[in-house]
Amino acid sequence: MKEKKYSICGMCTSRCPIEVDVEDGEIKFIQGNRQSGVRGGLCARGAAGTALIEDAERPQYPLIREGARGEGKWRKVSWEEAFAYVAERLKEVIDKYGTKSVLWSDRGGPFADLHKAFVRAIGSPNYCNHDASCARNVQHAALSLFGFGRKGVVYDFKNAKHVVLQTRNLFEAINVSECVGMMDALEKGCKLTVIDVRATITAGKADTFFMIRPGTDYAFNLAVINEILRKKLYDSHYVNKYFEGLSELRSFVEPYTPEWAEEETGIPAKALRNFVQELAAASPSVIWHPGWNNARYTDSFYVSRTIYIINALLGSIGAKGGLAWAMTPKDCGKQGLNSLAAQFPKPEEKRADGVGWKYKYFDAGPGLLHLAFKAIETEDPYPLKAYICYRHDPLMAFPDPNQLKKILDKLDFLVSVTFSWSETAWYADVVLPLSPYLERESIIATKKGPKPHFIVRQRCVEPRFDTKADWEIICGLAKAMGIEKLSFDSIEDIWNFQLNGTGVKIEDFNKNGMVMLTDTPLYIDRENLKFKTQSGKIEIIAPKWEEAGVPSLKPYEPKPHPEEGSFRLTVGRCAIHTQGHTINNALLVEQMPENVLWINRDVAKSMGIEDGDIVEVDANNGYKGKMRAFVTPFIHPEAVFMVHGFDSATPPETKARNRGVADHKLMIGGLDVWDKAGGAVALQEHFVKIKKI
Ligand SMILES: Nc1nc2c(c(=O)[nH]1)N[C@H]1C(S)=C(S)[C@@H](COP(=O)(O)OP(=O)(O)OC[C@H]3O[C@@H](n4cnc5c(=O)[nH]c(N)nc54)[C@H](O)[C@@H]3O)O[C@H]1N2
Ligand SMILES: Nc1nc2c(c(=O)[nH]1)N[C@H]1C(S)=C(S)[C@@H](COP(=O)(O)OP(=O)(O)OC[C@H]3O[C@@H](n4cnc5c(=O)[nH]c(N)nc54)[C@H](O)[C@@H]3O)O[C@H]1N2
Ligand code: SF4
Ligand SMILES: [Mo]
Repeated sequence: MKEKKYSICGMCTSRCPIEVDVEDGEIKFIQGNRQSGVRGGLCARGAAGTALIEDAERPQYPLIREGARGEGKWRKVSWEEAFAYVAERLKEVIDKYGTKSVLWSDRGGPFADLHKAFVRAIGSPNYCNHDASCARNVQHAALSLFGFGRKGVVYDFKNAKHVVLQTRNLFEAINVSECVGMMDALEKGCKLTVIDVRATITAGKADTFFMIRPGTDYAFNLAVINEILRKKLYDSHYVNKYFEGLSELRSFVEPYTPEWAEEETGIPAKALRNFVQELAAASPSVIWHPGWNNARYTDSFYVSRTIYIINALLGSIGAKGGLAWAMTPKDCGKQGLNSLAAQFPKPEEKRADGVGWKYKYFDAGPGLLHLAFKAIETEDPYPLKAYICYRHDPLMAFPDPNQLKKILDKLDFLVSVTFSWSETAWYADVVLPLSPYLERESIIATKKGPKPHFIVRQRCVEPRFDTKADWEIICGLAKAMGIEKLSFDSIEDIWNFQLNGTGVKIEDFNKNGMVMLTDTPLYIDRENLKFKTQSGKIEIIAPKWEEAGVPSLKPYEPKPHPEEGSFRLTVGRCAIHTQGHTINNALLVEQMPENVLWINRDVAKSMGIEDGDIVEVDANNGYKGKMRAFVTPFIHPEAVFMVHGFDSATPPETKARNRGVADHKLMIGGLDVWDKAGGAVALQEHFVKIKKI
């Protein structure tokens, strides 16, 4: 029998809509959903989804640890036993230390409502997600200015006239609908400026490429603001209407001239001036992307903040072709989905990571996981003794796994819910294997933007092994723990709960997996913007930050140059892999079997390193990685670059073994190096030595 299934890709967190051809229970073809913004497009990883199902080197059934942590001695158990065991161990911890001693972390995103419901139901305030190692600085930058987070606006690429990508590699760090939108815009004559420490594929498509000295982006942005204000290139109507604190901004940026920035960044003042002219000419249809993974430096919060300020000066916040307002079901006159988490009261206890009380200016939602790790280590403000790690691999996603393992050793109980082996799963006490996305359904999600819609992930084929869907695992645990409100027996029951009162029925998703809440794109009236700050305006001086002694306008601190023979370690994505969990994918590892070390040609020459030579990368902590050098003029001489996610195979993963170098193992003591104003860890405040061998 031939069937068409509409679903959502799960090879990375972009979660593109897909359509899947299934014949007699087997997947024949996967493509992007042709009726959605991806227009049938899929990236290499999305196309390799079948290899994930075929990979037998993933956890196939629930496992309980028998030997020491990380030793790899497991007992295969039934789901019934696994649920009962986890419930019993959690209860033990709760009886001894209270409900707040349970920590949860996951990968955030549109399906997290079910997770939050579970954590609230147990009565713990300690729900965290991965974002302290990804976009928290961006989130807090948006909150500090607009009173809403980074998802309060969306990037309207397809209508943009000038896009600036700074620390953003849009065509390799992929979200397919963004790539489609950007390609459309380029065809219509949109200008693209890329600011990066190296020339990426994205830079190859740019009209202007600035190779910036690593870590000096804040200096560049301050000079851009200086130039916009001095030359009065801003949208004065918009600025007069919506800015609180323009004069403070003006006097603050006064010393930061383009000539001053040239010294720091290496980008000529004249080029900066030309660029600002061009940018202003395209306003308000300008997108200067505030960054995605901006967990890089101790001043990354200020980089994202200055980006938002520049967008606002050009009137692009809320503009068509700019950072358009994220419209919601309510803006379409429709009721949103019912929240599963809202069934339970918010726990009143203080969070262990200090967010919301010790750090009042941070967004309490998903907290800051590295500070929760600190709490595990110190038991301050109280002990955290059980940790459920859900679709998350902190031993790879946070710096310095040896430092983190010592912290995890203080836990009484560590559970990993995952569809592939990961360093964290291998270190856990219990592994609950999740069905890969093609073998499971998820709760319904809302997509905000010009065309708000509901979208659903459907099961395309039955699980090949004894694995379960998210909802089956959470509801199974809820049943074992006696949490009635989450003891759903079927996904339809959950979907009906979510849809109740919205006027949408499950059958409405059959047509193409989505339910649009408006036919025409909605843009907000720029004359009537309401920011969520106290004044309703864009607040340059952020009261919550100021009250905590964190300046809204922070003087620039020069970035040190690396010592002789030493390089700043810069990291990022490639188009072929997702973080660290696709190296064992047979199709993808064939496309890109290892990461290489980008190193500047002149520097390499002076060190006797030729393209393709094997070099040793040393952070002076005992971990010495060996990898191939990629010698190129297109990287700043102070930096070396490697793609994240390699050299972290667990013993079952034979295809991923001995592949390249692990960047996170080179970030020594990195859990303690973080941006005090933005909250995220600073992955790129680390230096390495390189040697030809
Ligand atoms: N193919 C693929 N796509 C993905 C992912 C994936 O794993 N694989 N992951 C998804 C996730 S979780 C995220 S967060 C996003 C990340 O999306 P991005 O943040 O766009 O991707 P990165 O490659 O991490 O970093 C972007 C660029 O920053 C540059 N850079 C490094 N240091 C500096 C600096 O000091 N200044 C400047 N100006 N540039 C610098 C790097 O050279 C890199 O090209 O991608 C998402 N999409
Ligand atoms: N050194 C260094 N550290 C980094 C980065 C870097 O570039 N360098 N990048 C940072 C960024 S931007 C991010 S977003 C984080 C990402 O960090 P993580 O969120 O930990 O990364 P992922 O690999 O996406 O997912 C983690 C694990 O979840 C499992 N998994 C994947 N998809 C699913 C799923 O759909 N369901 C379930 N249950 N499990 C799943 C896989 O087994 C995978 O090992 O890492 C950050 N840390
Ligand atoms: S960007 Fe690629 S891997 Fe990520 S969800 Fe979209 S198709 Fe899947
Ligand atoms: Mo990320």
